[in-house]
Amino acid sequence: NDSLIFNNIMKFSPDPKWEFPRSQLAIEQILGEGEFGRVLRAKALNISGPTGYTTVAVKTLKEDARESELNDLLSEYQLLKEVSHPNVIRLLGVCTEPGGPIYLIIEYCEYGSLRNHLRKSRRLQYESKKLINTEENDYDEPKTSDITPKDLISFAWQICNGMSYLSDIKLVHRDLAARNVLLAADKICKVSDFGLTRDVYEDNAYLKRSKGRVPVKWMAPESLADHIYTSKSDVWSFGILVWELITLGSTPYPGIVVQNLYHLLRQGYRMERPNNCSPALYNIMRKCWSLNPQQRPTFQELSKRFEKLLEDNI
Ligand code: ACK
Repeated sequence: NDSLIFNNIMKFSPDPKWEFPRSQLAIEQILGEGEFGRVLRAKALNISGPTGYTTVAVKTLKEDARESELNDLLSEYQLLKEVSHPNVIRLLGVCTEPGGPIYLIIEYCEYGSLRNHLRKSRRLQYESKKLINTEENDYDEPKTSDITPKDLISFAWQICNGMSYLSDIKLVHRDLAARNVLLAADKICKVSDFGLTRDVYEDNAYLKRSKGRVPVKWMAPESLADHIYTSKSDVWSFGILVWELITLGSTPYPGIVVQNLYHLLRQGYRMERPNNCSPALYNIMRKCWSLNPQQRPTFQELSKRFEKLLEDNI
């Protein structure tokens, strides 16, 4: 595995603009891990601007990661270098030089992933209804907070703004879902997890190479059938994400087997309106789920719709 990492790293010459000394990074704990990746919390000394220690998140690989995961991490690094928007996760630095694992240092988001946060807020609402005092959160646990209906619309609006920026610079995310949005202080949403993101070809479509894990329930029909990914297929996923927001982090298409999903969608089947969802909001989701990608709204249009909903809500 060491030689694998070495071989790949040799394809990239360290970028002095981003390289951060390992000696100034103190790993504190594991925030979470997937099959091959791991996210750590760390303190970084004198990173990007302020002097002193900053709490940061560090993305790295597990010991048994495969070459494809390494390539995903390195391509995420290349993409993160290019992006700068308040609603897109920011790269702070990187450790790629020999002497340790590859670390992508990104901004720390104290509430963790939006999906987990939504699910936790359910419990909090339930417990407060029962008038049970919840214990003070300990620092090692992501913070919880009450989520209001207005927060949900604000989250949708912020994600639209991040995605609108990405589509402007011709990046297609390909894995937009509540699990891949992080929530930072002041309830700021940050679109994250760029491992699958690719630059768009001239024809605005990306043909995916065949590869494992695919987020079927978030995917547009044209991505499922023909591996076509565009900003319009990101808009379909965004519609699913809005459904996740409204249901406080439920898994889409409850009770439906993923193998049947494509045929159901082709026949016109769509998720029904959740109980607490306004017809106006459901209408937005349904537009995002138009079979014809051209009939879906753009992120710019969606952002305006949510801005209006926010104003009306006051
Ligand atoms: O919901 P969580 O606590 O938030 O669990 C996942 C876990 O790591 C695996 O992805 C958390 N996580 C990922 N990136 C960050 C970050 N930049 N700041 C804080 N937590 C993060 C995520």
